Amino acid sequence: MSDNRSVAEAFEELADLLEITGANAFRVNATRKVARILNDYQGDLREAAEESGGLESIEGIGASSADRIRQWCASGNISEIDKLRSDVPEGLIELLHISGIGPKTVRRFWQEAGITDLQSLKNAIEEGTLESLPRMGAKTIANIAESIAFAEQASERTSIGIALPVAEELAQALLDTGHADRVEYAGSLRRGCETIGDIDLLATASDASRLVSAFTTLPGITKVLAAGDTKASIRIDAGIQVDLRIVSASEWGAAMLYFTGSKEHNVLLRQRARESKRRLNEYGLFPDDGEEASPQSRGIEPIAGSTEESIYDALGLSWRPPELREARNELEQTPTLIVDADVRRDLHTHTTASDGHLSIEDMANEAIRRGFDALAITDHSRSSVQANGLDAERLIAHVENIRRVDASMKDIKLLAGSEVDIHADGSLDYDDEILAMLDIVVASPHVALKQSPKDATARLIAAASHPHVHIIGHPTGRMIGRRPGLEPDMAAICKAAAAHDTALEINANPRRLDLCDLHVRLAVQHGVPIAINTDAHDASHFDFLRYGVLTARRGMLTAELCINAWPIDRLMEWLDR
Ligand code: DGT
Ligand code: CA
Ligand code: CA
Ligand code: ZN
Repeated sequence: MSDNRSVAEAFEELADLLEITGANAFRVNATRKVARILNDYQGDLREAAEESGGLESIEGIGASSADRIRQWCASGNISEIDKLRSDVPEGLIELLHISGIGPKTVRRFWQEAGITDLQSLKNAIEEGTLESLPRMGAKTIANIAESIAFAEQASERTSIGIALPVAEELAQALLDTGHADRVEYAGSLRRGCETIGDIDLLATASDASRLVSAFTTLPGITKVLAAGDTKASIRIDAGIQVDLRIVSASEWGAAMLYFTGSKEHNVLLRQRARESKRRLNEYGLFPDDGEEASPQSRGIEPIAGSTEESIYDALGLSWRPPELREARNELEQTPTLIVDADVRRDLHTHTTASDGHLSIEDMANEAIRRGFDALAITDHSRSSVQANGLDAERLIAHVENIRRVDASMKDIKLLAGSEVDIHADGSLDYDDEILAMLDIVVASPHVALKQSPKDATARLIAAASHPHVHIIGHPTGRMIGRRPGLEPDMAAICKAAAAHDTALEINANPRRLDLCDLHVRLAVQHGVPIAINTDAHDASHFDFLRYGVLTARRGMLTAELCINAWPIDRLMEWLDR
């Protein structure tokens, strides 16, 4: 399946390049259409490419597209792309990653203002040359400048969606060398932060220097930044810095505590230790004899240190989950936080009916494989044209399909739903009669994400108060590091949601994590029901769940307030009200 995706991406790139180089609109659109068809194609493209006429028999694939696909299958390349790439300055392509800049705009920058990369775009904005272009308003330019600034300040940190799998692989790779007894990640990653500055690994090893050499010679390293007796830093090809520290087993808990942080949580714990005449550092919890020099250097035995629990315990505290260690109020209060296993279902997913990659059946089977008891199919509504949103007629047919598939599957309950657009004014994209026939309605903002906080608040309150809406999906519409999204008065939204018993979603896609942790906290304080959904467009996207749960835990969510964790009967009653 992933081959299909890669070919589709190649056709997307081809369409971008054609558009940037000024090919006619018909060709550009036709190429994009092929990309979409390939993306949605359920069969094996490689197999189809080997059969004579196999590709041509796919609806919408003509002879020239078939040739390009065969070329890709044979060589991993499409020669036309290589040729176009050499016609276009390299730095131009990367402008496409900036929110609000499409290939048409990139072409104009290039042709009309001589812009070839990010730096020359920034210069042109600063010098005012962009403003002299026809049909280029001050507002558009200001928006572009804002997007660049936003992307730049965010780009130094890495998404947890990238860092967490990388850290797990590295930890496993170190264990596989046979030179480590124990390896775990600490730092902001262990606290479940949405972005991380660097990965902090902690290890125990009988021979620390052998582990350091193994670490600094792992495959995929681009630079060894430092290598000492018990610690080392590397940069890996994902561009992430990784610090490794090797500690003794008797210090493990103290080191984990220290390097998990946050710094501010550590300060609170050290204060607490001092209040009872003790000293806490990365080597252990020691009696404080008033001497300046570190206790471990003077051979003083620690009171605790081998486990985190023993240290918290000696401080008169129960163990605190890393996600809460942010010096918010974790020393006063620790509820039993939700865990991955509490989540029994996903209530926001897409199929090929809109912009998803799998059929209803395939999504249902994947959900069964993951042990879910129910799955809501919520494809896009008509206004989401770029996501192939369904008009009322297609939705009605889709609902029938979902119910038919549901009737044929006994291991899972399929809910027929929709992810309905919330218009800028708070109205919804389908009439009430249409919404009334659905099992579940997720209402989400997708456009007008730069409206004023006042308008955004009114918009989301209207949606949360709508009698047919069950869940507000990704309430702010932010994309981490790309766009800030809506900035509503979240307390006011929470009040409306609580009053109407409408759930707010934690969208678990690591690029979104929307609600963010602080918004979850606010919602929990208001007693708002919370949904944790992956917004899956493909089988692998169900893996996002863990990021949603980490964010939920940072927001102090308990299973009791999470509709995905309720017994199914309770959920069905709640949906039916
Ligand atoms: P990051 O990497 O920026 O996402 O955030 P962290 O929290 O992982 O920070 P990092 O990698 O600089 O350090 C890891 C942990 O080590 C940090 O959470 C707490 C601890 N730590 C580092 N430097 C200090 C310090 O100067 N004082 C204290 N108390 N703790 C520190
Ligand atoms: Ca770190
Ligand atoms: Ca670090
Ligand atoms: Zn969605």
